[in-house]
Amino acid sequence: MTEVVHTPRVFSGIQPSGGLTLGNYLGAIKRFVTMQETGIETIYCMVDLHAITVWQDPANLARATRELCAGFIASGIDPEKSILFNQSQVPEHAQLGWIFNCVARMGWMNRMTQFKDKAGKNAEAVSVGLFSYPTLMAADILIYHSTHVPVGEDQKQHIELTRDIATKFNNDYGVDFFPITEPVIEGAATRVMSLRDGSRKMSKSDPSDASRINMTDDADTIAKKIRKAKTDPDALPSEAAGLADRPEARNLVNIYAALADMTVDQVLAEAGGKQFGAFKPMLADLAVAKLSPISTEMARLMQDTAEIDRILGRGADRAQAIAAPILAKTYDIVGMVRSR
Ligand code: AQP
Repeated sequence: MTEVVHTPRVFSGIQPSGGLTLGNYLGAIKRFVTMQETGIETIYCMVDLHAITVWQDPANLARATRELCAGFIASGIDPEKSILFNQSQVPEHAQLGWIFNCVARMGWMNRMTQFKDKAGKNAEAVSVGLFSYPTLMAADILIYHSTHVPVGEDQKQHIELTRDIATKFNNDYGVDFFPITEPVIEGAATRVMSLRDGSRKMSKSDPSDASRINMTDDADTIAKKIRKAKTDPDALPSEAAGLADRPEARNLVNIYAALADMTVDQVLAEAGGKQFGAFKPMLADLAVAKLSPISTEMARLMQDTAEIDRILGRGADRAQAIAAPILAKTYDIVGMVRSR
């Protein structure tokens, strides 16, 4: 079998399951913008089919999808340079997702920690979709033969599953068709934690609004949430090693570093020795300076939802032009008769 060399292509997605958080921005969107500027083809998706794995009010889902699109653009994603669209407008994702449901093994799926976290003690009552979510995610990535996926730390296991699915498909059918995708998890904020609990990740769906910074929060709200963020009584250390057993302190320093495009050591070279009473206002000022222009632009873009829909539709056309031939070839490999 000759080894196929796949052209580099970047794919990533975000669920419109609520408003964007600082975690989504630093762990994902900000890095999507950097990748867009590398010249590699970039495909970014609002994964609405994933969002409905837990209940979504239909009107809220539609609004959150458009607002997420506005968030991408306001953060610097250019819909001409990148392909920007919502997942449900490209049915090839779900079609390949079904094939992958038949490739992935129950044993692999049973090991997915995100399902266990999200289902909790309620596993009997959650949707089948929540369980099979990672096979659809593998399809989102592989329907474009994507080679690189920028994500936060929490998605690492799902990318490993994507690699396992690609490998098994290629082996089962004796082909070298799907690439073995690389996760791209880098920067100071690959796992932004809750402001209320340094052991939990910041999440859109956390019941406590004080646990997260929303991209639409105003300056006063951002400053108040940072002021109230849980910390410890010690001063900041002057080196990163001094944060090892201080999850809340580490989180705030990581956020500062990611927002300022600095390393943690650079931040601590400046802020080491400061108490949180002095560091928190610095962080709040920085967060407001970086986030307010984005939220202002999001609000402006949301005044013209017809334009947002046009961008999503055009992005979906471009995405489908790549996805349709890959799905057709997959069907041929699997033995599905295509007679029209
Ligand atoms: N706290 C985080 N720190 C760093 N990166 C994060 N991401 C999410 N939270 C953090 C990254 O954002 C991208 C999109 O995530 P998603 O919307 O698809 O789902 P998620 O990871 O489940 O994010 P949420 O905010 O926690 O959503 P809900 O509450 O609906 O489950 C991914 O690249 C993710 O790594």
